[in-house]
Amino acid sequence: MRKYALLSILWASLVQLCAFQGLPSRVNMNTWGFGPWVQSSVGSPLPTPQTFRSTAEQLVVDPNNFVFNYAANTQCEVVVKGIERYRERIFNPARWPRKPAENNIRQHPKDTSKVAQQQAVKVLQNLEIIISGSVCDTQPKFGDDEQYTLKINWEDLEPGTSTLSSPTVWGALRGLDTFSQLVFLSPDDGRSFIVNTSLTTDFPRYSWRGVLVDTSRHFLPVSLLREVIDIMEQNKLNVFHWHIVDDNSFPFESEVFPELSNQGRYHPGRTYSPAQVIDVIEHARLRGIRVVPEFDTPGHTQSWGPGQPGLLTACSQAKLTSAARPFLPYGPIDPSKDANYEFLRRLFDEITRVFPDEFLHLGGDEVDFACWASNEDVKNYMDQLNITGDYAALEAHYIHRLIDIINSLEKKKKPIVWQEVFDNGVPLSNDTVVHVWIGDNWQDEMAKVTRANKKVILSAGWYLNYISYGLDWEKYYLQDPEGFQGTPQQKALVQGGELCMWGEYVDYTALVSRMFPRGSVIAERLWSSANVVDVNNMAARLEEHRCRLVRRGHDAQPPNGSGFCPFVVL
Ligand code: CP6
Repeated sequence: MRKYALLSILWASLVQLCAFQGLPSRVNMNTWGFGPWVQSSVGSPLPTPQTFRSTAEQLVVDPNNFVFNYAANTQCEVVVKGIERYRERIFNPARWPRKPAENNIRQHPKDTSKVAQQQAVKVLQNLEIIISGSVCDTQPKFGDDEQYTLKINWEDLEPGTSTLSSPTVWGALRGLDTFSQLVFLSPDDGRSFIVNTSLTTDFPRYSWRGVLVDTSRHFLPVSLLREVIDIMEQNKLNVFHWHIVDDNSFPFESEVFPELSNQGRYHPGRTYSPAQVIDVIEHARLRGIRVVPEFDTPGHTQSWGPGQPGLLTACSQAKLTSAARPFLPYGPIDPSKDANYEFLRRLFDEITRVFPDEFLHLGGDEVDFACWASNEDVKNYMDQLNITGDYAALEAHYIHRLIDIINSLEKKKKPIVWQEVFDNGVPLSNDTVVHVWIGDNWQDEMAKVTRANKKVILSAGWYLNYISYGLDWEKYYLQDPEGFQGTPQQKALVQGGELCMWGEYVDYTALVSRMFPRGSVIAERLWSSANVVDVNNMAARLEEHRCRLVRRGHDAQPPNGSGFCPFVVL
């Protein structure tokens, strides 16, 4: 008997050790579960705010009586609709079965139900939302002020009240998101919503916090794009980078060149109509998310070939030397033909009218030179330009002409280009953003680009399309976009980054789970202070964040190897 008693004491201490490992000390512990899994951390937001103080004091939030006070003279649409969304996300009656099924809750043997005892005492009655700026902003822009202050039952407030103040509607959305994460369903009774007394002052480290979605390799339905945007909002991500053309298919319906998608789509119906494109942009706008389209020329445009005869370089089979693509009939856009620049002018004139953002991604990556090298017209053109044999110079020439075209259009845009464009020496204005994507030595590339005084964003190292067995989010989390050799002036040119979901091996069946919650750690790297790097703390918050997304209806995958989501009835 004694042997067993000793064993059970040992076991109990091991359990304690595991369960309590890695929790931020200010967080009230969950009381379910004893397993070796990462204990999730309720009431501790992700991304981590710039400053966050909370006390042990807890208040109950009653869904039927809680009020969002937003009594501004002009009720900004962005805020009004944001309140509706977040009320649903917080209290979500359909998906939070507030009578937990027995097998979903495992009471801790030492549960003392402290929260239940406090219930009668303190109630949080409202959240008052205050926008200090004078006008209702309607269109999110690069560099918007997203700061906010969130006080819940904090010192100078009337007891039982809370305030969210921000200079802008965009900051108010970010603050609503934090508020929604601070309210949690009591692990003790599974019935009451609880919030701790707290003070949050917050703002993003970077203005550019993006997600690249590839709708060319596989078509993604608009409903999925909307869901990705919804989840982005819940991670404070704010740039939807829409990689819309590639070799494989062209789903964008151009009104000026309808044959591009008529001939370049996979199948009738696998396209985005003008109304659907507007719908995606509008869905993002209301969430403070910019849509930045990428029309990736000259190297990723095979799908335009059938709809625009003469556009692509005809490869001469006899002279093709590339072992990789020996029989390809066509290559990149033919840069030797003036007609092709006129085509680009008309197409981009349409694109710049459809997409309101001030930035436009021009691509410019991975140009295969073998086909250009096989074509007589291209060769003659290069002779004329005095760049015989220098294909990087030819690509630079093409992009230079494209940027001149963009600058001549009525709707002005700032270009974003993949790093090769910079590497090839294209003259770029200081407004241009260089997008670093090549994994080897991205640090050197960041140093080089910023030494040339160019703005830069990082995607190398953040390819969530890569999957492998085991825990991989730590490496995404610990990569810092300023982790390169450079002066403070150079570091100041880093605008942020984007996680990428290249679409070759993913479509609507798996995209959400592949992107989240792993993408959430990158969201924190881009929002939170650079010194927020505690992986144990992240593990606990990520576990909770994942379950929060699941409870809100999104199929986010488990990040930590084991565990379960409380209050989710299967
Ligand atoms: N598609 C396009 C891709 C990639 C790029 N451009 C890519 C390839 C390899 C890696 C990451 C991205 N799939 N159009 C490069 C920007 Cl590792």
